Amino acid sequence: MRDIRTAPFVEEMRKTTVNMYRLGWDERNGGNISYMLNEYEVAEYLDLQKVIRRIPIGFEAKPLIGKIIIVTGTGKYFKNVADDPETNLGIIRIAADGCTAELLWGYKDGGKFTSELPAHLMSHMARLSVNPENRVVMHCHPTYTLAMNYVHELDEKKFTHTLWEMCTECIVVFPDGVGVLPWMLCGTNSIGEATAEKMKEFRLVVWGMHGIYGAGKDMDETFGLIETVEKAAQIYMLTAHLPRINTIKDTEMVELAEFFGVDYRKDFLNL
Ligand code: 2HA
Ligand code: ZN
Repeated sequence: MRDIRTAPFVEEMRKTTVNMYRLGWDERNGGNISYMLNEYEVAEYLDLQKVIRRIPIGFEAKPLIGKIIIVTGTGKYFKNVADDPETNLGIIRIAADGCTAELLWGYKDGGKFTSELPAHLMSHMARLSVNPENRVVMHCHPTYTLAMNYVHELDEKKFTHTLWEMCTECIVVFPDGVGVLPWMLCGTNSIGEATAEKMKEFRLVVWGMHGIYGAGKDMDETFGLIETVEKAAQIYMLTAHLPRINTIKDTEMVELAEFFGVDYRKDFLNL
């Protein structure tokens, strides 16, 4: 059995959490990541028969039975993941009842997965139903995106449109737009259900005045989606109070989308 601390998926979790922490997106225990792994990847490092603990997940995730997921721990700081992955991360498998997580590795101090597990697992289910390649769900509190939540209408068409206007690449990177939820109590099944409903349509969902969720086929795609929204929000926040002289026009966005061959939300433009 190989040393799990050297596994590429643990390495990816370490690098990504460090990166997000340094960008200021994950203060204190803010943010969480869940990354679905292939059984064969994990079997090189862990005895899959050996369950350390069984932890109830608080809802039924039948479509995910047997799936193995590496998830950040509740109350844990992204800042600390790289130095001590075994305490700050865990690898769980959804048990045959669909309601229990079997801990295969991690949460060494007796901890458990993020309080946002419902939003993560429900989002995985929603994304997998539209894209079987989806493996990553990421949540964080990016500064400018959050700032924008306080000064911009929380309407998904208007919010997406403003972001698309802020960087030429935006409509190409997230042509499906950004879903927006109003402020809701976090850590609950209800916010999980609302997020998952949006995730059937969008790979990005803003949690009003809280943060953002991203989903993608790998860590780079998911990180890149959030990073691009955050960049656009930064440009918006740097310019929103200044007279606007130039803008990317809707007709130019169509040009971009057509040139790069992306299927974009036409109803989010004003043509
Ligand atoms: O787990 O970000 O939404 C910390 C959070 C809650
Ligand atoms: Zn949060």
